[in-house]
Amino acid sequence: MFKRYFSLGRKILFSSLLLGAVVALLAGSVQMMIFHHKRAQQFDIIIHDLQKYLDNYFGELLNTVDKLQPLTMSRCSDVSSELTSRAAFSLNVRAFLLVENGHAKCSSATGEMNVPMKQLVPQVDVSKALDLTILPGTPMMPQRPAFALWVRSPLLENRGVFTSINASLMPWILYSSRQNQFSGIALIANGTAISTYSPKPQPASLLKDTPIRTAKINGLPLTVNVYGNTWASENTQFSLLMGVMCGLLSGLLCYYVLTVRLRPGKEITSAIKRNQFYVVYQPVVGAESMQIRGVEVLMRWKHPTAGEIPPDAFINFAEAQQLIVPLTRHLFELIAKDAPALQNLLPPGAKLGINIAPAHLMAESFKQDLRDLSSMLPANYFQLVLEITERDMLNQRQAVTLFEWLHHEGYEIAIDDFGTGHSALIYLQRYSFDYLKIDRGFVNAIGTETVTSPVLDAVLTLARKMSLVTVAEGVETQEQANWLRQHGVNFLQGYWISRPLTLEKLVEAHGKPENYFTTT
Ligand code: G
Ligand code: G
Ligand code: MN
Repeated sequence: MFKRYFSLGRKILFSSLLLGAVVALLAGSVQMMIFHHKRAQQFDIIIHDLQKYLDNYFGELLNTVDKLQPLTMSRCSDVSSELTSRAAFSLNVRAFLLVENGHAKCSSATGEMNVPMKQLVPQVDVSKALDLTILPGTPMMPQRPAFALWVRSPLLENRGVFTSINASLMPWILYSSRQNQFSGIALIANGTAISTYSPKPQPASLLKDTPIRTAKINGLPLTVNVYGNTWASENTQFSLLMGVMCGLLSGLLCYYVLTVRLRPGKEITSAIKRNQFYVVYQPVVGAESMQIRGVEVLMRWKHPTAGEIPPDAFINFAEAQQLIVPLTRHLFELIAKDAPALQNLLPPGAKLGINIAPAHLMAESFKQDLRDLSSMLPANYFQLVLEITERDMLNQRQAVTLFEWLHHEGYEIAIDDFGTGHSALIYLQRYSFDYLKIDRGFVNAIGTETVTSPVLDAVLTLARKMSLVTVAEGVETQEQANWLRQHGVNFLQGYWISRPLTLEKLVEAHGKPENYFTTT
């Protein structure tokens, strides 16, 4: 029993740890997945917003440039004021240049001019219909990077509009400052990149890691890249913490539920509260008269799911759990409740045999518990007989004084299951018993193994010499009863006389002539 109890404890601990670990893993990874999904969504939104912003911006700019194309056919002096005002109203535009035959002829900033484009912006190829590149600076703002956009006139191949645009990342930096989910942005045109990683344009190949999202801008060789980590360390930390917390909580909960709710020890306590224990009474009759002289009280447990649990199992368990004292006290209460009814059935002086567990016998509360029982029973009616097994008497000195006390208080003592333990004969000499209950193993043997039962014979002779009153347990046949009678056994108990009965059944059986035991 003890072994089972401890291995159960270990099992509970193991299950709780396992559950805790599994829940921790599950909760942690679910949290991670949620974060990951959220992040992916945020990146999608960011790149989508950026693309929309840039599409709009460059779309408008291309629109303006288209409107400027006809001006390339006019003289600079005629159109320079319009050029200037267009530049002023175009966000971020530094200058518009009207180009003819590869020469810049008119500038929104400086008016009339005649400078070859190759000299002004060698990076731009005016033979293309459209070209976009990133410059480290323009003649007027050499330190400020700019986009250089060339759009050839759709009508006249030798003319076109060139524009330089502030490429400072201000709008995107502002944008990014609101979003701490990503670490950088880069705009790439013609293999040159301008990014939040460097104040100057640099070759796109120098950008360190691969972008987490990328998008192309409508109608232009321009790409926008967003950089960031799929995993944020604070998210990982949070997920870990979450996992650990959930795991700890569920592990503890599991441990609590398993220990407090499911441990059989607790079951005994709760079974007491829920009234699942009840008692049955097995009549003990005088061997000659066959009249009832007393009953042995036997406890039963009707478990709601496990059904009837035999006392051998739960008594041992209650002992191992240190619950035998409350259990026996409960038994005493049950007996006390039945006492008035028993009084009607049994003659005065009838014996109530109560099994006492060794652990209870040695408990401090034992004497007081017995006194409590006596005080709950009708005064001077029943004779209480404490049924004690041989193994209870290992502590000799304590047992001797206890037995003296019991006798002094008017209790009788029966040695139960006599013959099943060892050194039984020594005990007979050492202690003063009132009854000797012969184990049903001996009674069973009557008439089966040998015609005479030498051991039982010897025990009975000894008992007679020591003037001990004998009770035979487990009498199942007439033959056994006859043999026991002939050998001077005083009382009989067993299925042949009556099975253990509930109080109701005992009342029912009372007084019926076909029953062997009657009170009259
Ligand atoms: O008939 P039954 O199966 O009840 O008996 C099985 C064993 O349980 C017997 O050895 C009997 O002594 C023991 N037993 C039955 N009821 C009690 C009880 O109330 N207290 C103790 N300590 N043992 C009991
Ligand atoms: O306390 P003790 O160990 O004596 O408990 C008596 C036990 O013997 C109980 O379990 C009871 O149900 C059982 N019992 C009583 N009479 C008989 C009987 O005639 N035959 C058998 N096999 N068991 C019996
Ligand atoms: Mn008994």
